[in-house]
Amino acid sequence: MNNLKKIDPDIYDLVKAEEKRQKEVLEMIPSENYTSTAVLETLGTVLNNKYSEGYPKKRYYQGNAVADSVEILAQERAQKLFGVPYVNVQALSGSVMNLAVYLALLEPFKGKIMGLSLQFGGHLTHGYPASASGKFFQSVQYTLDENARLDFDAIEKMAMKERPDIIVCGFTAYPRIIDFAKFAKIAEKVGAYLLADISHISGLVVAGAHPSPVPHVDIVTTTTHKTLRGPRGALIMVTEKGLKKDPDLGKKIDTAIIPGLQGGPHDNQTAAIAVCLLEAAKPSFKKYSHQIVSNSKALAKELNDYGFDLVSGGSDNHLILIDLKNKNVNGAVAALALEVAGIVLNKNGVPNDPMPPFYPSGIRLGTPAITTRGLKEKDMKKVAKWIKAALDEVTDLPFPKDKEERSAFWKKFKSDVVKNKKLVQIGQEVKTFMVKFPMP
Ligand code: DSN
Repeated sequence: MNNLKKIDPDIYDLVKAEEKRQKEVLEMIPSENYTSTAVLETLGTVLNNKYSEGYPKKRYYQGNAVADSVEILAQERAQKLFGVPYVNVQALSGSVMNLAVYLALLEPFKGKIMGLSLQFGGHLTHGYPASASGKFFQSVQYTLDENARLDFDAIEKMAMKERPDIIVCGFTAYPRIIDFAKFAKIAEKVGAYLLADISHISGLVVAGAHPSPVPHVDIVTTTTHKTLRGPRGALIMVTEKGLKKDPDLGKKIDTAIIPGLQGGPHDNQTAAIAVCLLEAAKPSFKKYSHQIVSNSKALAKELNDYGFDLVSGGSDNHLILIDLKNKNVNGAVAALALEVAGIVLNKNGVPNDPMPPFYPSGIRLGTPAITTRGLKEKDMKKVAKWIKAALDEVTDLPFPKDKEERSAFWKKFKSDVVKNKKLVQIGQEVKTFMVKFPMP
């Protein structure tokens, strides 16, 4: 980055600082990963300079022969990897990707989405009232059963009553295997489209570490930067089943992306997606994905043994959700204390959370990024021990319910926690440990 260093030393220093941070911590936000150097290189190419509104062979601007080849390659690789006949690779992010599906299939303000409630592990774009998916479309939200599992009887009942046009399955904080076939039965019964948003698990799906939704659903969406380990971006895929239902489904989605929601795609991002799809087709990626799950299961066992209350009791995939109510510590407090200790994860709501989203009762963590760094099952013992030791520093720290008291408490906690000797010491241990694992 010699040019950057010379031209803008401020940004150069910030990039280097972030590189150092990523190298020295246990990066355990389950939606994050370390993409490969090849992907990073691709993002920094001259493809960034091009405008390519439209689709291959049908562009609005000249000079798109290379962009066409890039996009076709990305589409073909995704079709092959996921086993689908149609792919759109242009959505710039996960939110746009899901919005495009709704725009393609639903009449604004009339069409109805049925998705998992955010508080129970769904995503904002699955019909959350404050998001565009809940503002511009009707939405109803299902929840989980008392064991924090998908409750198919309740889902069917809601679907029969509400008659949604689209049922969304695929979640952001659900640690268990999703039974797509059961969702398909319900969707068929009520004549709804079935959308699987597999953003979190798409890497596991292509590696066979989680069942694929493709035989069961009409549309599959995924971001490309989570377990798939690519650049930020997204794929919208239509299955054989979806095309059989509506042969124009692909065209409708293309139109929803442009002119519906976007102008030109980011060709450098499309090319980087193509690179990540090539990488994800390799045997080494299969091994990597299975290791993510083995690590997550091993970590869940250790945390269980320490008496943490894992939502649903454990993990079948890449993520773990911990309900901290029994430790008498708020999720926001825990997440900040863990960050000081070099363990980076996120505060998260838990099913039936009595607390607001900014101060939720839980934390969410996962193994995709640390598995990329090379950590194995045996290392999870160490990771769990650090998590336990760090959380011991803030256990039984009652969190004020009153808004004003809470604000004062939070302000004081933020300034105190960085001085906590034990947390700082764990942070040093984590750093000494992590720098031995190479980062792309
Ligand atoms: N922000 C992503 C996640 O962490 O799950 C979803 O958009």
